[in-house]
Amino acid sequence: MGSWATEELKDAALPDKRLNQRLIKIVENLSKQPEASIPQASGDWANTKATYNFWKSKRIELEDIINPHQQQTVQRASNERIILAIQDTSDFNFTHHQSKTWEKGFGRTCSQEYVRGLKVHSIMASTIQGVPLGILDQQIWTRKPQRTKKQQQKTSSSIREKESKRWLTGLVKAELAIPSTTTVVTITDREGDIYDLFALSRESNSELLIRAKHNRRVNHELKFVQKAIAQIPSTGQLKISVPRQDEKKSRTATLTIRYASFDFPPPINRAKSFNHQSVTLNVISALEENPNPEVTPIQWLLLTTLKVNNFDRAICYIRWYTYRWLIERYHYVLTHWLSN
Ligand SMILES: [Mn+2]
Repeated sequence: MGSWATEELKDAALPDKRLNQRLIKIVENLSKQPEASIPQASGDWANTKATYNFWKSKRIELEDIINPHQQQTVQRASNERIILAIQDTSDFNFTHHQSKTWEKGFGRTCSQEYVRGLKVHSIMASTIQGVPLGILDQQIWTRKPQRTKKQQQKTSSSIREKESKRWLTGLVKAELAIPSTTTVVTITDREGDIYDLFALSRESNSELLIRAKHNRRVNHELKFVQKAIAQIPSTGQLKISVPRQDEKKSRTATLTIRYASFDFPPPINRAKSFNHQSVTLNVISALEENPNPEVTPIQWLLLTTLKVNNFDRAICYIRWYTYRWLIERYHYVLTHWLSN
C-alpha cells in the first residue's frame, strides 16, 4: 500500500499523469507539515516552484482535486449503517491579503463593500461516534457588488433567500452521494432552521437533525413550539460538562430532557406555496432549568425526523448534534491555513 495521500487520491483524474503525481506529492508534503509555509513544506526550490505552477495551472479545476477525496469519503461512509452529514457555512475574510484579489475570484461576503473573501458551505461526513470520514461536498461563492444603496436594500433579502438554498442543495447532494443502504442524518446549526428544508421530500434513508432558531407555530392549543414542549413532562436529566469559554470557567450543567412530536404548519405568508400542508417533526428540548445566575443557561431545541420514543434516543441524538463542532474545527483550520 502506498502513502496515505496515494490511497486517498488514487482516483484523481487530472489532465495528465504527471499532474496526478504532483498532486499526491503536494498533499504528502503539506500533510507532513501542515503549519509550514509552501517553500518549507516543499523542501527545495524545484518542488516549491512545481507547487506554485500546479496551483496556477489553468488546466486544473477545483473539482479535479476534491473529487477523488469525495469518492474515498463516500467509500468510507458506505461501510457505515448510519452517518452524520454535517453542514455549515463559514465566511473566509481575506480583506487584508494583497494577493487575494477580485481577479482571482475573491469577493464580497457580507453587506460591507470593502470586505474581500469567500463564502464556503461544506458538508462533512462523520460516523455516529464522531469520527470524521471526509468532505462530501463544498459550495463556494461570493456576493455580487451592489452599485447603489437602493439596489442593496432591494436585493439583500433576495440574496439571503437565494443563499439559503445551500442547505437544500447540500441535503440533495448528500442523498445523491450516499448509497441507500446507509442512513444519512443531515445536521445543521440554527441557520438551517428553514421551513423549505423540512418540507423538502427526502429519500427513505435521509433524516434531519436541526437546531431550532425560530419559535415556530405548531398545531397545538399553546400555538408555539417553545410553549408546547415546555408543558411536556420531563423524561429525565442529563449532566454535561461545559468547557471553559473566554472568561467563563468550565462547569457542569444539568439539562432537563423533554421530547414530543408536533405538526408544524407552513409560515402564514407562504402557506399557499406549501399547499397548506403541515410537516411533522420530533422535538427534543434540553434545558438548564435552575442555572447559576451568573451563567447563560443552555437551551437547546432540536427538530428531527428521527424517531424519538425514549430518553436514551433523545440523549443519543443530542450527542450526535454535539459532533457538529467537527465542522467548526475544519473551517477554522482551513481559514487559518489559507491566511498563511
Ligand atoms: Mn453556522
